[in-house]
Amino acid sequence: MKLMHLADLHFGKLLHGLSLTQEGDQRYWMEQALSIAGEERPDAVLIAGDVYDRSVPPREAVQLLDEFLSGLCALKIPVLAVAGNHDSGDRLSFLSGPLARQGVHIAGRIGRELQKVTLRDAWGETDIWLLPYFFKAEVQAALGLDEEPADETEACRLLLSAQAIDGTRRNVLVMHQLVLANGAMPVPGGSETLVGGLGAIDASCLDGFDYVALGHIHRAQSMGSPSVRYAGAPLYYHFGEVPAAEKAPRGILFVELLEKGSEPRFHLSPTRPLHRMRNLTGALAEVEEAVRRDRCEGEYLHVHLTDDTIPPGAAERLRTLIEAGGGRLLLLDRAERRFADPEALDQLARREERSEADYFRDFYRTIYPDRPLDGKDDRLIDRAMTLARQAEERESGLDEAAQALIRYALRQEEKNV
Ligand SMILES: [Mn+2]
Repeated sequence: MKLMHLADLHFGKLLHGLSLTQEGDQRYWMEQALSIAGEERPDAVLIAGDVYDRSVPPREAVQLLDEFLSGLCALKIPVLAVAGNHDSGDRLSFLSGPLARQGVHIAGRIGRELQKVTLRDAWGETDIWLLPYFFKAEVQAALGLDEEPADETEACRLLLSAQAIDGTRRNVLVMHQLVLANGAMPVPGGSETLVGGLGAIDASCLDGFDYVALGHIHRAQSMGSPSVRYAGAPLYYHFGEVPAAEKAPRGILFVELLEKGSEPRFHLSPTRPLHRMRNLTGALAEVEEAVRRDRCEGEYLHVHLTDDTIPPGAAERLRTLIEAGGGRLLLLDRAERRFADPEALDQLARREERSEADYFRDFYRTIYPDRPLDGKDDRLIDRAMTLARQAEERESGLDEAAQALIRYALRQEEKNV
């Protein structure tokens, strides 16, 4: 059984305001993935969550997924996908019934019975279990438990033990959770949305599976055992994720399961990024020199300046120089001299004065540059912040606060204020 293990596609991702979908980076990867799938002929493609970058993905991200799934359907390769924490499970699984008949299986939310897809090869049948991203409260609801499970590990154990898993067959689990191996956290790439170790699951509750296809952590790695593995994201979503020197090529992970009880085999089919990402650190003159020397054709650049003072107009000059070399300057920052420079201290203080609502407004403007916020939105944001703070103080679920907010928004909509 040959499986193509993907995760964290994040279609619609913005990199410092630049859409990796609109710029063609994700399409370039998608086209390579389709041609690799055509050459490798896997028995299935697994997508372990974070298909989209956000719950309401932009149009071009939906189109890209449409093309990807259509391409895999044309190759007659089944697709098995679960929702990640960035996806809206309900939206992702729209039309999942009819799609399943075309060989595209999408699990958006957990239920008492997890979706299972059985595939057959020369070694017999393999059951592939689809476990979308979950919170322990959802497991309580799905299983009808009197009490909420103590933690996500317990919730996962209960949910899996409620499934009719036949241990004499090969079993594969596709999931999108934070998994710990012997108590150790995975090494994050840097662009994940993690809240400390919140919601972590101990790998011991995954023992019965022949392979666990994980998503959530953007750096490819195995967790305690070779057969519990994060595929890693197909692209870098953050300059902090870019290694100083590319040691191993990025690529698509293939897993081969032979007879029950044998170790899986792995190989990587390399992919190329449309734009290379590079971090440049140094004084302005050094950076300018490096850009002239190496060129930067087709690169996305992050420049970190170490100068004490930067002459006015330097940023624009640098940007022009980089663009003349065929690159794009996506991020320019400088070493903060917190203690030496009264102006920097001032800026820092101003930043701390900003409220969560201000950060939210910035975020909103990044996502919807053409949709200005109005007074009604402002009231809604303030309401959301108040409810979130109350939920924190009471330690009652944010879910409840979210429900209250939705009721409030609907009332406002009715009154049309
Ligand atoms: Mn992710």
